[in-house]
Amino acid sequence: MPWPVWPIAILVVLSSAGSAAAESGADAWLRYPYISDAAVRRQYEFVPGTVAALGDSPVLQAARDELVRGLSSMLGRQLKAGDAAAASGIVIGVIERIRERFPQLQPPRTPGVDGFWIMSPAAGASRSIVIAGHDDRGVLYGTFALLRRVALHQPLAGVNDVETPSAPLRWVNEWNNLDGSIERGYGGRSIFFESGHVAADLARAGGYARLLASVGINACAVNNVNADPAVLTSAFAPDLVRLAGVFRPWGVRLALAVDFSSPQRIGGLDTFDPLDARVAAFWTERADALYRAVPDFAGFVVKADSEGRLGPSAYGRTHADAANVIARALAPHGGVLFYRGFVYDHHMDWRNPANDRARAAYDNFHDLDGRFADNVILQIKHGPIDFQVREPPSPLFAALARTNQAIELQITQEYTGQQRHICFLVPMWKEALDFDMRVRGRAPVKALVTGRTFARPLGGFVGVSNVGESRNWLGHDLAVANLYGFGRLAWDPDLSPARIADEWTRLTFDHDHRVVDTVAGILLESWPAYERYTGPLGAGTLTDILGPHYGPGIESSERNGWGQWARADSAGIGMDRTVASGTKFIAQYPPDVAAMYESLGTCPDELLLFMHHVPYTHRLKSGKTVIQHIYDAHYEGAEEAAAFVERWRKLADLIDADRYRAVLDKLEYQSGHATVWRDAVVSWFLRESGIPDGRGRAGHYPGRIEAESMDLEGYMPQTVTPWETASGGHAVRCAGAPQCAATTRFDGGDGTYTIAVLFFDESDGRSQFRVLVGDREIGRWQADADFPSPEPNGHTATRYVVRTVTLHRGDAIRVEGTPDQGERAALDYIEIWN
Ligand code: GCW
Repeated sequence: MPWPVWPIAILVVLSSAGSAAAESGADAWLRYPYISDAAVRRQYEFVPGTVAALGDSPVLQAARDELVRGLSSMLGRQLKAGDAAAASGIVIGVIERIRERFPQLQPPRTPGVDGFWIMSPAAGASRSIVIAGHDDRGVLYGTFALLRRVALHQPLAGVNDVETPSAPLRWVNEWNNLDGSIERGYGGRSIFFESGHVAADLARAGGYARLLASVGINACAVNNVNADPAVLTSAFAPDLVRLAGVFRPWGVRLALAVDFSSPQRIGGLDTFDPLDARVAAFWTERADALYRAVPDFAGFVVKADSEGRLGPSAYGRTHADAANVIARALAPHGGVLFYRGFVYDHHMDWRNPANDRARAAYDNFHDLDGRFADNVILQIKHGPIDFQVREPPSPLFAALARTNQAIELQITQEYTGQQRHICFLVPMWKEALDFDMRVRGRAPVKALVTGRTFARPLGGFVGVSNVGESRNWLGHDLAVANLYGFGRLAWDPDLSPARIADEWTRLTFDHDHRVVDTVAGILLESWPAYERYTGPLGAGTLTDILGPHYGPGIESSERNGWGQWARADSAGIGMDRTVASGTKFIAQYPPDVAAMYESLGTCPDELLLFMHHVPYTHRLKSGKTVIQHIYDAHYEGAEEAAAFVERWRKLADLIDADRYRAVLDKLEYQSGHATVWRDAVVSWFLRESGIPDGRGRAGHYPGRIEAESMDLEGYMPQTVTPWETASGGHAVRCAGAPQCAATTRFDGGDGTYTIAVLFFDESDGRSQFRVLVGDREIGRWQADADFPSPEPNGHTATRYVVRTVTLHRGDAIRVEGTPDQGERAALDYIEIWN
């Protein structure tokens, strides 16, 4: 068969597809690679060569262009925008227009709001493929669904599918500050704002809206919930118009987080009392002005009386008063108000055993059920504390029969490794969504938040996403699976984590079964692994609560007002939240659920320490004691993280070089940091409990040589705070010299070894390191990563690994450090193994 003659444009597309080519990750799961397998491609031969839109709205045009772009690229033939009246073609439009054009066609069901119907003839028949939306947005979602089908190599012929999303509100929140920084953002700076304004170049903001649309997200609140009142000033309106303009073709409505004290701060009033008529007038005037500028504006998000934000308590008013005054201003325009349930006292007295932050959401809101306006949605974090690695679902979900509610999930990995660790959160979210609250019969959280259990007009999902300028949006190529997974679950919370991981892997990387098995496998195992090496049995993440929420800091959660107490002491650990003897938090659940948590016999192991305080010798259902579980889990978790590296390495020839390398570097780092976590947690509990590890590992580190015990030239020992974040509590730092060295003599047998150097990569300089065996340099690197601390500690502890090093007994192993500015090339230890 002769070469088909393809236009140049197609050849360019084709040559950039395939695993060998460079990939930046910017296209995320929308890469549309050419389907090189002819057998797979053949099943799409019947797909017509034209795409016609019945209508010319920006959303329909975006849908048409996306179909042309995606199908041309995947099928290797150029499709064109076409004429709707032609005998065959792909025809897209809202369902009424489709009915007029094809009176003989009938959808099996009528799609609901944002839903669609895809009808594709059996292969061979030369008829049209139809994408009919309930509305324009539905057409766009149907478009992406069809493209996903093809990208997943699934059959298209004979498809006759109707889909309607689970809930009308599927939002993301971006905690972006107007200066371009992002609170809890780990993927670079803002793509929306710079220097107090909306960014001049909004190309990536538009690209992001396209990604959101492809998984059905229909609104984006672009600024931090710790909101700058400037967003509501009239000077800001032209900026918002531009931003809404790049979102609009993708059906993503612009939303804003607003500061509750705005009437006072920017409105010229001396009050922000929600019951003051002038305050109501302020909100009305601002909402009217906003809708004049942005007619499809989606609504507001409000964080009030929380973490220092002003709220209705300043005037003795309720959260319902606060929400309603703003909601009433939005209502005439069809806007909605998300009022956050994340309200708690962060100056709580830790000495009072009855105090409990977990109670806060329910205590603050359940009495207000039924008192919120119809366009108010209570936005409730999935757990009662704050995005910890393991929490039970918030009891507030079951306590609101007459209030709209939405579940808030955190895509940005604030407490789960900050996109330096892979931690695929879909399985965690799924557990929350599937959890049966047993109120009015069966009531999984997903039915409560979508308004199915207690019929409510609104409801849905909010994901705190915090994408940034990094090439792959989130800073870690694999973390992008969380963004994809959030959207897919919001669309259909019945999807399984395995299916989502499989889809995402195929779309993002490749269909090769080795790739799919490995990547999806790592994703699905990553949350349990992260939990094992960071946090025991529901006690929370043992991270530095008072700092960046990243590395270990076991005691930081105790004895302060933040209320994330694990109450760990020499005798035992856990928060007693029982009704019988504790904070009575458990009573906030419906009776069946409360009974299950209340009893030690039925409380699941993984939440034991969330619900109960027990001695370290308490036996779990697994038969292990709590302390032995803590030791074992941390060793297992670190081993799993190490295995991720080896599994990924096998994909070297199957994944494009850039993404392969970037992910490998991240996984290597994660494995090292998992070891740091393991050692910190294990050492702390060993010292505190005084109970040895039954398997003899805790406190014994074969092959490890502490830097402070090496021959030091210039390096000086230094205590590290908190002590558990450095091996032996000490590091060495190069204080007064331009270069320092630490040397040891190898005393093992001749052979091939791996050498790991544990150093501290602080934020206050870029030290250089070299490691030598005798005169032979075996590694050289710069400590230039971006970690959240200027000190040697658990946030900055980093491991450099050199594999396959030939060593002879008596060899000198030498690490040289050249400090830079405040970063003094600190070292913790070296470790040698084979
Ligand atoms: O998890 C905490 C974060 C804060 C955040 C807050 C919230 C935006 O540490 O950075 O503030 O939650 O959700 O409001």
